[in-house]
Amino acid sequence: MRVGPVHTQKMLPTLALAIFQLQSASAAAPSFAPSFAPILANGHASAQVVEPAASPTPEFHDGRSVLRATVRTARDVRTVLTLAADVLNHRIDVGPVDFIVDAKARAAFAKTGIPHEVLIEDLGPLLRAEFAARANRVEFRAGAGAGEGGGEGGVAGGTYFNDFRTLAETYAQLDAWIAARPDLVTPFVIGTSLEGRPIRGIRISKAPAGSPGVLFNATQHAREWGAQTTSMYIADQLIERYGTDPRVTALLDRAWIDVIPVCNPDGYVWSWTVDRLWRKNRRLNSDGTSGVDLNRNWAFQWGGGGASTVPNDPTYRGPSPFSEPESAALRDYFIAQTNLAGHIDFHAYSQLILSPWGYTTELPANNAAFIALGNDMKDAIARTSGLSYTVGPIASTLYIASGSSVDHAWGQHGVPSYTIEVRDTGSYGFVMPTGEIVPNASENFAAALELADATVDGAVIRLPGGAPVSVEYDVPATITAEVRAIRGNLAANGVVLRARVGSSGSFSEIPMTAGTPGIFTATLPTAACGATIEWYLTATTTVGTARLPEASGTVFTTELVESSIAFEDTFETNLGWVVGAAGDNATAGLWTRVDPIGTTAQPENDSSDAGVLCFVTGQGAVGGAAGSADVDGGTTTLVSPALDASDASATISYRRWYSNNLGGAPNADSMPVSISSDGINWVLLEDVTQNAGAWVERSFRVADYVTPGASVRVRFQARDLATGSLVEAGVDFVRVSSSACPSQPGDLDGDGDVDAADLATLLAGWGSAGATDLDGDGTTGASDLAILLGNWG
Ligand code: 0X9
Ligand code: ZN
Repeated sequence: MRVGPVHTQKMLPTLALAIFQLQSASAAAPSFAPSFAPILANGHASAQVVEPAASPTPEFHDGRSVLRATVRTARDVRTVLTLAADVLNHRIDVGPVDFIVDAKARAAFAKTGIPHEVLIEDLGPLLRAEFAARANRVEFRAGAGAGEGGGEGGVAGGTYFNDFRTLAETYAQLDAWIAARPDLVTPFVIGTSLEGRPIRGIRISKAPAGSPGVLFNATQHAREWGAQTTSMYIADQLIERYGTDPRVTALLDRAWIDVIPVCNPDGYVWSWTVDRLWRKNRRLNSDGTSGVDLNRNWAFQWGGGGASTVPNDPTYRGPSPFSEPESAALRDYFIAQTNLAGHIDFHAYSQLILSPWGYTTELPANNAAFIALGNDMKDAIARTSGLSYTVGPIASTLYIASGSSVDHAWGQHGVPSYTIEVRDTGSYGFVMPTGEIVPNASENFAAALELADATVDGAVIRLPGGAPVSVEYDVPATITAEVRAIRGNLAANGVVLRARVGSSGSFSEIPMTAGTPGIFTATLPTAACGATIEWYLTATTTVGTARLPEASGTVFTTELVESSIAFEDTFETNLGWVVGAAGDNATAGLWTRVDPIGTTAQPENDSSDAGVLCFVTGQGAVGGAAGSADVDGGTTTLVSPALDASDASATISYRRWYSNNLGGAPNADSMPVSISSDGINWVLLEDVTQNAGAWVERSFRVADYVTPGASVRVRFQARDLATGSLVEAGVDFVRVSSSACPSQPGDLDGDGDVDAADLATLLAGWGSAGATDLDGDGTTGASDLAILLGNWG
């Protein structure tokens, strides 16, 4: 905060204390030995929390406002940075940025002509209310299985995650886990804060000594409470699920997971007791102001761009690398953990998954692997909650920031490392409603598992198109996977599809072929109509073997079917699609059924179905600019006619085009696609993001989302919500199909009877797998002939 005199005065009561603690901290023996035996003598870390001697007057930021500006140029960005007391959200390159100003800076900003709105007129009343709401809270009594019962709380009990927790409550919860599960949970302390508070963590593991492991830490920035609850929830769920959830069990049997929920305990306590919006640690700086930004204080590329030299600034880098005991404690942790395989540093807010580098817009050599794993985490989040997080390297997604944890982890130690900025995107910001704690944490728990599995085994495996639920039984189906080493290297021929017909017997190994770098393909075996293929993928690296699905023993199942098409729409005539729905507010680029005129954002041709027409969001002009016919101002909705999807096996498929990577705020929007059985209640099928410039076909089994029925509808919502993003979408070739196999096993040509033609087909397939392998035992032989003859006629 930039308000000099007022602030300096407020610092005074703690001055003597801070100096005292500075001395005692440097005199005390470090509690963290390089060999990493940081467990307190009695094996239990008793939280000795030093509370400030005098309670300082709370800071409510009275008279300060929160503005949301639309920055358009680097000059606008500089103006915001100069006038802002504190920047609150991200993407400050271009597009919207939220920041705090005092009255004087607000007046100065108004004169700049930069478009903006006032989000909060006066922070004072809001922060006073927030403070008052917490004043009467009853201290949470930690307990493992403490009897609160049920709910989402796992072993922390049913109510732990109903609210944010103080440092003391958080540490008490660690103690409860340690006491309840000494076989699984081990405490450690990585160091001591300036004011003498232990920086505690727990290790959750059943793995043998020498196994690799992963670190999840949070709250380098004091006010980011939603990050803190995320890290605690990850610990909670790992402990709770060990022994029942096969994926978690397998993970903890081969790796350790460390969780350090509060890396900045002094700042965290300050954010609870004095200033809810406090970010830095509680260093008393040489000029009398307070705080060093711990996430600008790491040594790797310390002192570069995006870190301030001004002590009062929110991003003050400190006088020297690792000048702060809190960041130095993490440095020592990274030095000691020679088997550290992966890392997430949780922050808030903006819903971003950020990879190195932060100090430069240049990309790390393995950027493709970072993005692949980032997309994997993003997909896991979307599957959990439907929310869309944005993936990218820090400096080009967010802003340049040097001296941060992620760069140090990767640059200094070669540990794949991410910053995840959790919910939300600015409605509540740092003051997350308590009802969001569990939804936010559980989506990030899903992301954490993706990171852990991939980094422990060395590779990320993704199926960009998903695993097909069914394929035509007589056409070999291609499986396309993205596989990249995130640690170590992929072994030669190391990517393998393992498949079997039916649910018993051994899996045959089908090596996957490398095509475009990182993309591997193989075909599933064929078998009789109605058979089920079970399959999974493995990728062997120099550090382990990754698997998809992750939990050993689990498989994808793909049914071999003969589809019958109940509905097919190539959009050459209008079969009853409706443009527009209640709440639509797009001012341009509404859905229209045309032969598209392409731009760099919009397709020139419909998908490769019959005819030339499809739905797109606004018809372009020949030679038109990319942004001339895109969606503007809000949402435009396209709803299908009632589709007969009453068959239990009904599948709906469509081809969609989506482009949002151009314009002033690339990738800021998304297109939800939803399904409904009554036209009233909608369920998300997918939230399309970043599929720039291609027709992509997706198919979904209706029964997985809504009850199959005669009036199922599908809905596409193209929208331009983020200022300056350029959104174009298209829809084509919508089909509803259901599966039907010939009722007579042996009716290989599906003509309704079993006759000489079928016999000839079977004999031609003698000895091989495929459609003639009627019993699915992997070969066509006497048993299949017997089935065919048994159905003769
Ligand atoms: O600025 C930060 O430190 C992080 N954002 S926050 O709003 N939580 O303060 C982003 C850190 C991203 N990591 C790097 N810049 N390396
Ligand atoms: Zn942060």
